[in-house]
Amino acid sequence: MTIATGSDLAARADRVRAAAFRMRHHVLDMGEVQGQGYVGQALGVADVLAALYVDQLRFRADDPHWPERDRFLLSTGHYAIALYAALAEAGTIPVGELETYGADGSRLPMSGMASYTPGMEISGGSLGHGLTVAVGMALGTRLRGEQPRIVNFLSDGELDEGSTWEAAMGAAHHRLGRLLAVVDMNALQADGPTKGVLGTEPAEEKWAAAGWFTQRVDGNDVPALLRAFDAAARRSASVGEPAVILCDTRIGHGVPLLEAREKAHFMRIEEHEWQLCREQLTDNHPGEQAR
Ligand SMILES: Cc1ncc(C[n+]2csc(CCOP(=O)(O)OP(=O)(O)O)c2C)c(N)n1
Ligand SMILES: [Mg+2]
Repeated sequence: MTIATGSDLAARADRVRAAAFRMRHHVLDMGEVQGQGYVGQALGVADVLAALYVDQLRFRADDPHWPERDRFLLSTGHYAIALYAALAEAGTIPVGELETYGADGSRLPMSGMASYTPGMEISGGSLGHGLTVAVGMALGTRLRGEQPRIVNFLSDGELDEGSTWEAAMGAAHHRLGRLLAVVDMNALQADGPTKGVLGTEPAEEKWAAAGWFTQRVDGNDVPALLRAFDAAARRSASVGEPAVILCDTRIGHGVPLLEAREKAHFMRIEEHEWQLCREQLTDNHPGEQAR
C-alpha cells in the first residue's frame, strides 16, 4: 500500500477503476450463469473492493493463508459474488473458474463459505456477525504480537443488528486501532429501502459516538475512496481508535438498465439482457479492456 496525493493518486485511481471495470464484467458473467442474483450490490461495491484489493490490502494471491496477510472479512454472505470478482482480479481464483459460480461442487457457492473458497476468511449468511468476529480477530492477533489489519465489510442492513453495535463498542473499548469497518450504505435491504425498514441515519454520528474514527464518502468516487482509505491507514496502530468508512454506493453502478431496476435486492435478469448489460458497462467505460 502506498500513501500519496496528486498525480500519484490519479495513477492509483486509474488502476483501481480499470480493475473495478473488469470485476463488474466478472459479476455479469457469474450472474448470467444463474440468470439472477445479488448483481446490483456487486456492481455497486466494485470500486470499494477494487480499491481494497488493488491498492490497500497486504496479501499473497497464491498463499491465502499467509500468516502476515491482512484479513478481509465479508460478513454479508450474499455479497460473495462481489468478492469472487475481486479474488479473480487479485489472482487468488482463476478467472476461468467463475463460470462454476453457484453450481454443485463449485468452490464458489452463492453465499460465502470460508471452507470452500480460497481467500474467503469467514462464512456469511447470518447478518450481523462479521464485526463480532473481526473484533475477536483483532484482539487475538494483537495478543500474539502480530500486526495485520482486520477489515470487515458490512452492509447497511447489518446496522439493524444489535450484535454490530456491541462489537462496535467493544472495538472502541479495547482500542483496536488495526480494525477497519467498511459499510456499504446502498440504502437498500431485502424488504425495501433502508429508511423504511429501520432508519440507520445519522450513521456517522452513531459510529463517532461509539468511539470510531468515522469518514463518509461516495463509494463510487475512486479518488475519494483512496483518500479515505489512506486517512484510515495513517491512523492504524496496534492501540487506538478503530476506523469506519461509510460508502454511499449506487446499486447497479455502471449499468443503466440495472441502476433503474425497482426490485434491486435480488435481480432476475432476462437471457437477452445480459449482453445488453455488458455493452452498457463498456459504453460507460470507454478505453477499458474487459480482460
Ligand atoms: C440475522 C439475519 N437476519 C435476516 C436475514 C435475511 N436477509 C438476507 S439479506 C437481508 C437484507 C439485509 O440488508 P442489506 O444487506 O443491506 O441488503 P442489500 O443491500 O443487499 O439489499 C436480510 C434481512 C439474514 N440473512 N440474517
Ligand atoms: Mg443494503
